[in-house]
Amino acid sequence: MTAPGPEIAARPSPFRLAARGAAALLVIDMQRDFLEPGGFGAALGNDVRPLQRIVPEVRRLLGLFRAHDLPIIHTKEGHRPDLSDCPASKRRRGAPGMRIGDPGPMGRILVLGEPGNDFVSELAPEPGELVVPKPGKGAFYRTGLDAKLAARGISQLIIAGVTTEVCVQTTMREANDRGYECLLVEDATESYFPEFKAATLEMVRAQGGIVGWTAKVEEVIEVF
Ligand code: C5J
Repeated sequence: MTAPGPEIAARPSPFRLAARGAAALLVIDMQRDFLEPGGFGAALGNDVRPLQRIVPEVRRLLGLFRAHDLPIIHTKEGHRPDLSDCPASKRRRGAPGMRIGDPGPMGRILVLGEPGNDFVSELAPEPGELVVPKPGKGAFYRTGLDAKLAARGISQLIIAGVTTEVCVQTTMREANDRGYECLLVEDATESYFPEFKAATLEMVRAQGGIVGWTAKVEEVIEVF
């Protein structure tokens, strides 16, 4: 059996890395649709600029995992062009003409394959990294992600991405219920609402880490 790895100085307690390769970096939805003007996030009335601030931090994590040849997964929220995987209740969000599937400056909003649905260029996946398109907020909903992680022997997730209280938190809760140990990287996740980000960080690590752990990028980097 391979020996467990070192401990990240996380909150509410140290996070011990399992055997080499068992911890994957899971980057949630770092897409133009959420980070750039003209995408889904902006169509819902959000100022997208705060999300752009974490791009360098997510890049540092990608660089770390790539340098050590460790598993990386990128999720991408989007719908099929015929919207058959988009519930009517979701499609009704936002102003008419600026809803999922409507044309925007970066192509059809939140539709797979459109320019706006792609990853921001700085964080584009590299060959060998797993890309998981997802129709919902949680990365485990209708994606087969659980089986893909199991096939790779992954039991821990180091999580980054957007938005903290929507797709990131939903995914973290789904993962926690499925037995994965999850660490959310505080300065590599962001929300359109600073108070929602702060509350999410508090609630995941409350009660002895009821949903998981949190740590800063630097604290993750220093144990590798
Ligand atoms: C949202 C996401 N906020 N990736 N998606 O609709 O958090």
